[in-house]
Amino acid sequence: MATSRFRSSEPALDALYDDLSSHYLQPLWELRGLLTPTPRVRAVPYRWRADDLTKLGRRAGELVPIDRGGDRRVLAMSNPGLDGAPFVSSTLWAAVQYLQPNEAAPAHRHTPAALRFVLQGDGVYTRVDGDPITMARGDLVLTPSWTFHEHHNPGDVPMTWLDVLDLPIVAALGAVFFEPATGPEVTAGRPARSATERRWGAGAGLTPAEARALSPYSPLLVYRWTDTDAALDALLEVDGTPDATVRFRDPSRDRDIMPTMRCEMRRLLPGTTTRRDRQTGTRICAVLDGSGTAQLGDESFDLAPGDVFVVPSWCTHQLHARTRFDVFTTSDSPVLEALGLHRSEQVDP
Ligand code: 1HN
Repeated sequence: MATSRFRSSEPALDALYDDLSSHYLQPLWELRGLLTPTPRVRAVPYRWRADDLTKLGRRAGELVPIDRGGDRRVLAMSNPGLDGAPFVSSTLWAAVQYLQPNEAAPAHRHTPAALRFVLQGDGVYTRVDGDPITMARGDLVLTPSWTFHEHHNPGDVPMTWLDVLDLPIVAALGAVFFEPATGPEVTAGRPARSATERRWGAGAGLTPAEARALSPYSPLLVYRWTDTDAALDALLEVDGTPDATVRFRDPSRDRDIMPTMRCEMRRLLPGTTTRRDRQTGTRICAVLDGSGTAQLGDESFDLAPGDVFVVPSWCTHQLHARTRFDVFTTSDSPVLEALGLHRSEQVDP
């Protein structure tokens, strides 16, 4: 057993390389590509079509019981540039999860944080640390690091949502912990509104006086599509622009919803083409409504509702809206910002 063995035509140096290798040492002067002028990123831009995700999710639903494989029926988006790893980029996990009527995904918790963005259907509720949160199309639901979570579908239609986790980051840091819930399963009915919404979801800048989140994540665990939709319409109208973005924030402090992930929703009016930009870190985008195209690096992807695409770090990104176009984006920007590594710029074609 040895590490990479370097070669030299000088016998003494070659002998050194041989010994270095058997001692698990490598000479920096022979190593290439460690410090590149700009990021060298293995993940490539890619788009998963809604149609495929739905059909394959349904087939998995027919063939695979929910209790096989982690108690979750999840199809991980595997970036074509990552040699078969089940990751959408080197830092984020993205997947579609499919839950049929009368199915439940039992409670567990893990240190990787997750968010759910609902692409299709309603009727599911997710219990986060005991609090039942209903989920409908366009809603954003958080299950932050180390919170217990379970999904229930008491309704009569299957539901599909996008799961994004910071799993590759947490794994790279050697900090993955997991545990299933013990004790009796909670089956109590769901109230109309979760406690998290009643306490923190008043909107319009109203929060409990003096209260601040004690946790490193937002105490508001669900952001409703009706609010997001109204905020986007108002922004477009007031600013008189064809392109508006809202950011999902922790209502108790000036920060993103979770320490590792930022979420935004963008609305473009028909015919709008955005400026071309790029930034460090991964962006995962899901089309909620409308159609258009994404130009990612040299590739152009046609987009329809429910499509999911990944914009790798430093890859140029430009959207064009054919119809009114609503795009959800989540990124690892808070991590890059915390480390002083965030860079973004407009790129002229
Ligand atoms: C997980 O717990 C869920 O609870 C979904 O819905 C996807 C991917 C990797 C690890 C844990 C869930 C997951 C996951």
